[in-house]
Parts: sequence; structure tokens; C-alpha cells
Amino acid sequence: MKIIPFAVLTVLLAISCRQKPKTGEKHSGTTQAVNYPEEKEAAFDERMAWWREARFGMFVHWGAYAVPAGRYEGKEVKSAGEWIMRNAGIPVEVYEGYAREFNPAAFDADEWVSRMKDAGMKYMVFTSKHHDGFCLWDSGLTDYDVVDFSPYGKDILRALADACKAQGVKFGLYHSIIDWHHPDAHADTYAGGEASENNERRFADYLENYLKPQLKELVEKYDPAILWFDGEWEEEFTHEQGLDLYQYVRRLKPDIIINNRVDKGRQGMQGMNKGDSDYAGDFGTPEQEILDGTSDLDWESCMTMNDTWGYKTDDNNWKSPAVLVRNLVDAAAKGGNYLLNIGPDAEGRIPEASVKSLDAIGAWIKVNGEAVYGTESPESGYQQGENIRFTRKRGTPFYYAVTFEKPGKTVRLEQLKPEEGSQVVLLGYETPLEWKYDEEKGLEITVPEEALNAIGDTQGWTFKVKAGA
Ligand code: FHN
Repeated sequence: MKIIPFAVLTVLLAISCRQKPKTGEKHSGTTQAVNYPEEKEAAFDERMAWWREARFGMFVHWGAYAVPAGRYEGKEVKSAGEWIMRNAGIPVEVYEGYAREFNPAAFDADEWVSRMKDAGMKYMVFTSKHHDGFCLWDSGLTDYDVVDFSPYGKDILRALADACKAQGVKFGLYHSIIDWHHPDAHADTYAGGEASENNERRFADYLENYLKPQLKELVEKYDPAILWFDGEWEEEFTHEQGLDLYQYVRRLKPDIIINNRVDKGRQGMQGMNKGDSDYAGDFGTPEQEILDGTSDLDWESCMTMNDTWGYKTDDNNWKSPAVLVRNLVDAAAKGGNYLLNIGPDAEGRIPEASVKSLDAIGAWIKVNGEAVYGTESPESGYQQGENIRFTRKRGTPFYYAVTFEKPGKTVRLEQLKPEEGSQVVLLGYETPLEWKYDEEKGLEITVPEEALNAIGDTQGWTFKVKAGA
């Protein structure tokens, strides 16, 4: 008789016991399908509540790749900075040299977190380990980490987790399934060597004896609110292993939130799951793009400020603050979160252009943040043309229309019908505005010059309207 390994058996049992999702039931194909078959929609909603309220987070890609900063043998290596090991074909022993140099003397966790907080970001997702395998905490599973291998010698995750806690923001971890450094995780093929035999068995060993114990360390030591997996496209990694990994992490911390890259469901950069199976994961992950419309599932769009995730000296293709604010609002209007990346340099400094953008977003958020936090996509529609987006404060009659074009003397909003006698307000200007409503033309708001002057330069003007259900 064939002996079924315990881990596989657990997965099979979980799959066979799960409740079949009802048609149209939100999220039923994700969490209920895996280790928590009893997790009803209400429990899922409760677990996701803070994340949905937050809407805006900071991604941080930081590691040994900040040392070469996108350059190898005197030349720029095309594409993202954190991929330099693979894209320049740098052998493991040579790449280790960057980790040996990693000594970010200017790193200040409190400063990073307060910058992020000032920008209006409510959570951080930080790279505990990217594809290069270098670990940013003191791992008991390897010496290839910032404490044992690098001159810096201090635990970066500890500093960030503590700073986030002290400043009241959520701390999440990005963790790569792919590992170009670990010999059993296919390091040989990535570093230009021969593909080894028994890759599947070796990869399974790596998962059981390295990746999972590392995740246990991370959860136990740093209590992350999110585990954000990546690198799930690795050939040897299977759907069953993805389900098992999801189960494993939820068991370590039942209320943790896990992205869909824990499993094999993601459809390329669009980021949402394929519909052909019950893939694990609590939210979809569009990358460098925002969904074209809304979704029944939760999602978060992750994006760079220039064209790289990890620091790269040669990349100066910065998005303007106006584009970043527009993206944030566009995502919120379609019911998604926005996870905006910074790639600090090898010293631990956030690039100046990113700092400027964070400040500009923060200034906009201070006035207009209520149009983003705790909102959902309105049933009456999320857009009017290219330049207006709508959000609705979840469970309330308050709607927000953000226009990215400076209003003229009047603004017409076709999809909103204010409650009789209610006030229409332009955020940042205290006096309520005059308005009239016409069944055919919709809502017409009068915008006094004085209001626009009071607001001054901005990336978006927000009208708040109390509208009938
Ligand atoms: O390969 C990575 C990339 O370096 C970066 O981490 C992004 C962030 O979502 N994800 C991967 C590609 O999907």
C-alpha cells in the first residue's frame, strides 16, 4: 500500500471537508477552501476589516541588491534592481560579496515609519527575504542573514516591527518562495549552473525544512499582520504545497492576512486568481496595474514609484505625485488597496524623489483622506469620464467625488442625488457649497473662486455628498 505523507493527507482531508461555496458568495473560493473550512463570510470579513479600512500601505524592497544598486561590472543591468543576481547571471559566491558589504549606517526604522505614517499609509509590507535568499533578520535556519553575514550585524525586522508597533501602524512581511541562494531551492539553475536531479524532492525538502521553519520564526518573533508571498511561479512549487503553506501560516496565526501568491492561482501581472480551482489566498495582487473594474474579491495593487522595486541608481523615471494620488483614488474607487513601494539605498536612505512624493501624498491625504479610508466602490458607479472617481464611506450615505481636473465655476456629477436639504462640501473649504439637482442632468455644484484659492495646489479636489440610498 502506498503511504500518504502526513502533510498531503491533511491537505486532502481539508479539501474534502470544505464547504462548497454558494454561487456568488464572496471569498468562498479562497479561505473556505483551505485550512479553515469553517471560516464563514462574517469571520473572513472580520479578519479583513482593518485591511479594508486601511486602503493605503507601503511596500519596502530592501536587501543586499541595494549594494550593487543595479550596476554590475561597471554597467547598468536592465530591469528591476532586486533581480540583478539573476539578470546579470551573478554566481552565488560573487553575489554573497554584496551581502558581506551590506552596512546601512543611516538606517533609521523610526524615521521610515513616521514618513510612511505622514504619507497616510496604514501598513507596511517589508521584504524579510527576496528571491536572492538574503534574510533581513537573525534567522536560526541560516547564517546568510543581516546579523551573521553582514557587517551591520543588527536585526532589521526587529527595528521595523518595533517602530511600527510604537507608531501604531500594521507590520507585514513579504517573503519569497523562490530562493536563488538555497541549494535545494534550485539555486544552481538560477546562478548559471546545471539543473540538478531530484528537483521536486529537493524543493519539497526546502519547503518543509527551511521555508516553513523560517515562517514560524517570523510569525513568532515579529507577529506580522500580513504574510505577502511571492515567487510562486517556481516550477517545482505545486498547488497542494500552496494550500498547505496557507494552512500552515494560518495555524501559526489565525487572524493573519495572506496574499494569493501563497498558491498557484495568480494570472500574471493582472494578479487575480484563475477560476479553475480553489486557490488559497485572501486577496488578489495586481502588479504595476490597477484593475479595469471592480471585483467580488479583495485586491491590492502594488506599484513602484519609478520602474524598480529594489534601489537602482540609474532609474530616475519617477511618477509624479499627481499620478500616485490618482492611482490611490482609482484603486479605492474600484474597491482595492494601493501598496506603494520604496526602495531604500544601501545606506538605508529613502531616495529623495520618493521622500518628496510621500510628502505630497501626505499633504493631499490630510485634507482628502476621508475619501479613501474605509471606503468602498459605490453601486452607483466608480467613475465619470477620465477625471472623476467616486467612493462611498462603507455602510453610510456619504459619497465622495474626486476630480483630478481643477473645477471651473460649476461641477456636474451625474451619478449622485443628494438627500434633500443636505450639505455638499469641498474638502479643505469649510463653507457648504450651493447645489441644485435635476433628474436629467444630475447634480450641479457651484464652486466659488474663493474655495479653489483656499485649497491651492492639489492633486485632486474632493466633493462630499450625502446621497440617498
Ligand atoms: O519578482 C518580483 C519583483 O521583484 C517584486 O518583488 C514584485 C513585487 O510584487 N513581485 C515579483 C514579480 O511578480
